[in-house]
Amino acid sequence: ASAADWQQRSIYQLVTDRFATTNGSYPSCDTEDRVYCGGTWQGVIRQLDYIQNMGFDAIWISPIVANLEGSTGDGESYHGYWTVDQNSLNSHFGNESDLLELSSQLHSRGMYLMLDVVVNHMAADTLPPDYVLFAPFNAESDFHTFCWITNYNNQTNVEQCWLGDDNVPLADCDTESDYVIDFFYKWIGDLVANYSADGLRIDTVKHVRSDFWPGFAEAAGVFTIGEVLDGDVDYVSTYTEVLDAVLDYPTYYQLFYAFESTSGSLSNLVSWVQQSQSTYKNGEFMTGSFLENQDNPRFQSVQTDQALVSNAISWPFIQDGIPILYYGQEQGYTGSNDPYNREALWLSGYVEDKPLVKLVRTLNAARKAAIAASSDYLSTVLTFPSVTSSTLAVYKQPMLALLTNGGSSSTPSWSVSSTDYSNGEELINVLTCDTLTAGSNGAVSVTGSEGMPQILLPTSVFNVTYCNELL
Ligand code: ABC
Ligand code: CA
Repeated sequence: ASAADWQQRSIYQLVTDRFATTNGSYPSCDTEDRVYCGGTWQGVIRQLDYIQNMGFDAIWISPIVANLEGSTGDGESYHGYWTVDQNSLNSHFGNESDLLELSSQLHSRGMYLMLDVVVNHMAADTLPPDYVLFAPFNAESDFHTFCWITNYNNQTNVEQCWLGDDNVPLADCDTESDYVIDFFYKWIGDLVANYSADGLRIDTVKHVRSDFWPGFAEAAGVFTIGEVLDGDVDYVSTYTEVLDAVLDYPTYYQLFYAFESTSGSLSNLVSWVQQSQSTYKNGEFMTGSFLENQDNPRFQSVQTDQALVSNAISWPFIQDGIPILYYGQEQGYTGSNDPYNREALWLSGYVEDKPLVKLVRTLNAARKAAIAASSDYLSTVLTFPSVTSSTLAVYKQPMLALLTNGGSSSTPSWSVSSTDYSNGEELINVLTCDTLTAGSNGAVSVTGSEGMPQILLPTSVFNVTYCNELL
């Protein structure tokens, strides 16, 4: 699928080992142990209804290839990022036919499959690595000369030295070598074709020279979104030239800071978004927007006020890019840094009758309704018609989202003096199904309650009956 196809989608990111088991059992899983807990591709198939019922139409799963076996000082390779054999599958997650079945089951539901791929490195449990254990790169000469990354301000150091640590050094592939380049370009085309993948999440993008990526993306032939783990807009911006999209890390940090406390800065969030809109190749449209992922503390590990949580969760669904929700967020998981943010989802029982699960379902439905109602929605740039120290209006016709970081003991109010709504047009807050009316010039003035956000759409786009069904 193309970038334009993905722009309409909403992605559920899951850690394969932690999402669901083949037989539906609920084995114990202590994140601190850093061991395989038993999640599989068959397990994902078993729980596709759960994902689809929330309105997601794409999933991003953990890397699929064979990883380092056994225990290391950093635990086991349950996350899938420690490749040892590019040409085999990770048998902990299932076999070839299981993965093919997952792909076809997704497609028969009209959903997309996003694979996570790592080309920057391969993983060892000794230093120096025993290179013969790797496939196909089984010689020291296929890798950059060993050095740890020590200086993130030196791009050569970032690209050619190694990630990892003494327990698990990540041998840095020589992505300047023709042999390595040719292998990876062919490999990615085959991988996409074999599993009918619709898109790729590419790991460690800033650790490989930029001009490696266009050829790789072309060989893949599907949508590519890169992980450039950096909070700096100008730095991340350069990678928007070489891949379809980037994970929106700069905005992620500002989103987190804005809502993690009642003194967070909403104007910084606005300013980072505006910088990205004007700096990235396709503005913010070709970004993946997220509040949580496998590398960062969950939001509720620092803030559990449900009003702040609801505001923060809403953001990815109302901005210019592609929403991504990290599994477990909808169940209110509170894990902090890696490895604590990789809880087994089965321990939640996949309960759907929960406030955050319903919130996510409504947010997906609201975004879909806005896209369906306006052919310009996906090319209209978000604006911020009102910003105060504790309230923020985020507007993109036909959606007006009113956010606040005042917290659950606050009574927020928003006043937007003009929009494209017509005078007297009836609007609905999709989170409560309460209605209100736009004034002259489409003005909207509203008082909220208990610090909750309001997501407004015309009732002609999202009617009261539909709203009540989702509640
Ligand atoms: C394991 C243990 C950890 C232990 C670690 C040393 O080893 O589990 O407890 O602390 C995989 C596994 C991890 C595992 C690692 C290493 O491998 O999932 O559990 O950690 O063995 C990607 C994936 C990630 C994956 C890998 C490796 C890469 O998303 O899940 O990890 O394939 C760097 C990379 C980034 C990478 C991330 C983990 O490390 O760039 O691609 N993620 C700065 C740097 C970043 C750096 C980040 C974290 O620190 O600039 O490049 O990310 O080390 C902002 C700044 C940023 C700054 C952040 C922290 O603050 O703007 O620049 O990031 O304000
Ligand atoms: Ca590298």
